[in-house]
Amino acid sequence: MPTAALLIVTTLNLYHNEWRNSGRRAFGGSVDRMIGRVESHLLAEIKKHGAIHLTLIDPERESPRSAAEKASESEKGGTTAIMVGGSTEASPSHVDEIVKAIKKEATIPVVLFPSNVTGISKYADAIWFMSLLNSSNQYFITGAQALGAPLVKKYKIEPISLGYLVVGSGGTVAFIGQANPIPYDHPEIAVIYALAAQYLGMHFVYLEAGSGAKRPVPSEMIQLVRRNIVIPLIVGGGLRSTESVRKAVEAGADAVVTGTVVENASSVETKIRRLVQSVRDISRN
Ligand code: 1GP
Repeated sequence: MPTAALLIVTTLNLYHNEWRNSGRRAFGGSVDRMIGRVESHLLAEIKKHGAIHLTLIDPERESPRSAAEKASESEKGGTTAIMVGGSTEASPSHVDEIVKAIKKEATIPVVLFPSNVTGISKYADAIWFMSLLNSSNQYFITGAQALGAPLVKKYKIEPISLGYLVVGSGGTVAFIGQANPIPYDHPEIAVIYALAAQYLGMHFVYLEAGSGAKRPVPSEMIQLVRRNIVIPLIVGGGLRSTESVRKAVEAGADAVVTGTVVENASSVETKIRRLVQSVRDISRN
């Protein structure tokens, strides 16, 4: 690695360790004041366990009843929160029904993961207020966010700022979001976008390989991003086995997201429990 890059990696790693050890942002109180209940919960769980597992439910593929069952089983399996969203959103009323049904069966937070304004539901606890930073279309960087912001305010949904980066082939999310996906073998591009997210004041960065991706985000990319940012790092897309989850956490993911694996599991609770166990085993080491 070039000397300058090594210096940046080493210096920022110190900040990251400070954040991990203290459970607070290196930025101090001014940012803390902007952190809501759900975000505080996620950060506390990361601090407690080292890393967390999040379950993604795609409204497009579920009925309210099946979504509620999967959320409930995922909670019993130890997942930290339920994310609701997908690249091709169902109707807003269907998203509402899904979130309402989940809230009846599960006590953990429901965090919206919208690809558009139609993914906002007033019944959710929080929303990843996300910007697809490597989109070529301004709509997915700031346009949809501006249209959605008044609804988030009106419904009093907790916004959690997130820099969203599509990696590899990117799948449906890359196509719909008109992304320039970051090549798997160019982790340095992920680093500069993740740093930009941090410097823009975003609270989390998400490296997304796309739902059902054949190849998840590579460990080298997770490692390099983790070493260069102080904000928490989420990784998702194509994580199906305990081994792939273990690798992502070992590389430095603070949170891993799985979706497809829950859609196909015969016992959601068992599958999630194994994944969560895998996350925690690594985190303790
Ligand atoms: C997609 O990262 C999530 O947004 C989850 O992907 O469906 O492949 O688990 P999977």
